[in-house]
Amino acid sequence: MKTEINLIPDVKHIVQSDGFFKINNQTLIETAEDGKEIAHSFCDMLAPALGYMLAIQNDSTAGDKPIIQFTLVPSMQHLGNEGYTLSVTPQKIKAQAYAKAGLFYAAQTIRQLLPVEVFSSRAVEGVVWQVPCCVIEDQPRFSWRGAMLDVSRHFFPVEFIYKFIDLLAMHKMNSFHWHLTDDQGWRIEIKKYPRLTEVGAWRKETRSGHENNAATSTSPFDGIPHGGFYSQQEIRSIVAYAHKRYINVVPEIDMPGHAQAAIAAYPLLGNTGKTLEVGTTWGIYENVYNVNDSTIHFLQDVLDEVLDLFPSPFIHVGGDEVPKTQWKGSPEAQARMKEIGLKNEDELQSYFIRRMDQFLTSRGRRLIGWDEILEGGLAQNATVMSWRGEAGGIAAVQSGHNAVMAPNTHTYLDYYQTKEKAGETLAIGGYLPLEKVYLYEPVPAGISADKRKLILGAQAQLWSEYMPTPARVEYMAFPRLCAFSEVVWRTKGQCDYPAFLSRLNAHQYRLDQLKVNYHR
Ligand code: TNX
Repeated sequence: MKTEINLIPDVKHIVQSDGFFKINNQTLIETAEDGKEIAHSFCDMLAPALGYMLAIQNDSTAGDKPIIQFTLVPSMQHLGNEGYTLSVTPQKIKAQAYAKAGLFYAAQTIRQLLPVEVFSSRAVEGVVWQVPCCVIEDQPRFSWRGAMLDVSRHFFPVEFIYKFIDLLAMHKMNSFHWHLTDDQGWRIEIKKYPRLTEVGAWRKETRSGHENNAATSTSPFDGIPHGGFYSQQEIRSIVAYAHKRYINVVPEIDMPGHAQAAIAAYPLLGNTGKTLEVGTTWGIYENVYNVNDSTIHFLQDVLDEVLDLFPSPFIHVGGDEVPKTQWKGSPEAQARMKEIGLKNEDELQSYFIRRMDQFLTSRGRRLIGWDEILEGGLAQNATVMSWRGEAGGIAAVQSGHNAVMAPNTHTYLDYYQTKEKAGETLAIGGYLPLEKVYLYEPVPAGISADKRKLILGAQAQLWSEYMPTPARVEYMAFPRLCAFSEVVWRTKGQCDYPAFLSRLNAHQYRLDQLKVNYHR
């Protein structure tokens, strides 16, 4: 009888055969210089559970000892940077790829082919570390396989960010969108403007319960100060950690809306001159940045420090949910519109985003923003993240721009995961069951064939209004993120929900080993 293989995300092609490759403390890893990095991360990954480090060597002096080979193969370009092949026989595991990312994913697959205990953080006795014999060819469908984490509404300690990145890597996700600023907290240290974190990272309390049923609550605010931020040094370490796991970290500095924490720190950034406090309730605030040159330069100074910390080709500038009330009432904003010849406030927002687009482009980066950046005209080099359904993504690619699909209907992991809601702790609302996530198809119907490739991929969102702790984030993220990892990895049409559920059944034991507080 063959052991069951349960991979998540599932591989493109696999043929299983009889027998096993067994790993013990004599097993050697063989790799040339260019595969060393992956060989090391493979050893590091297995070491806690195995209780020993496998030895790595350059050449084939192994004799008849079993070996695991990691090899870069220039002729495998057809599998792309992230594809790989794996062949497992009782004598040898052979992982081959065109690029290191592919070898990294081969290593992740080997890990999932091992008994689930390999995900333990402590040495496990009495397990036979065996990998079932098979031949695999694998390759992702999309190049943007993302998850977004909102650390503004609730701050999460660095240890959790590391854990989250590990969980993404294990699911072969390659993009971590870090939502670092919002009305309720500014979470990134900016050396030039220390008040952003001295003031902007702390709020005096938080609304408990839903905005709209505050009436039923005897104490609508919890009275507990909340806050925190990531130092530049912590950010550098996190970015490096993610990089080693082939994850790009996309920072988001939200503008011109969702800006109250920054305006609380520097009132001159706002439209009213009033001193504000860092937001303590959820929803959309009217306090947005003004469009004076001094504010645009302030934010570009911020971005300069951001660019220094994040090598990401894409920089997210938000652009979502910007009420135009204050601009309508501001003589300065109105004068500005007249001066540049803009017809309305949508065009003013568009002007603001264009300034950021030019700035980022001049520094060799690419602007990405939520789909509201389409309103009033899309900036020249912008990429759209489509969250209010698919419309924004469709409009973007039809006009030749790139898009990342993040529709709230299928990717908002802050929505409830059961219909009854009964057993579930308070969430923001909505209903997004596991199956709906699993069945999501990121390329909208009706996009002409020549434009489909402009869809870079898709992303799952973890807005944290109702996720006060890491445990809560895990509960909302898993297992839906497991399903989502298949949405962005699998070949189009490779879709079988019952089969996924049965693989997930085994996969949950891996999450158990990793102490993930997933929804059962
Ligand atoms: C909308 S999605 C927002 C967020 C909220 C989220 C809650 C987006 C670009 N803006 O500010 O947290 O809904 O689901």
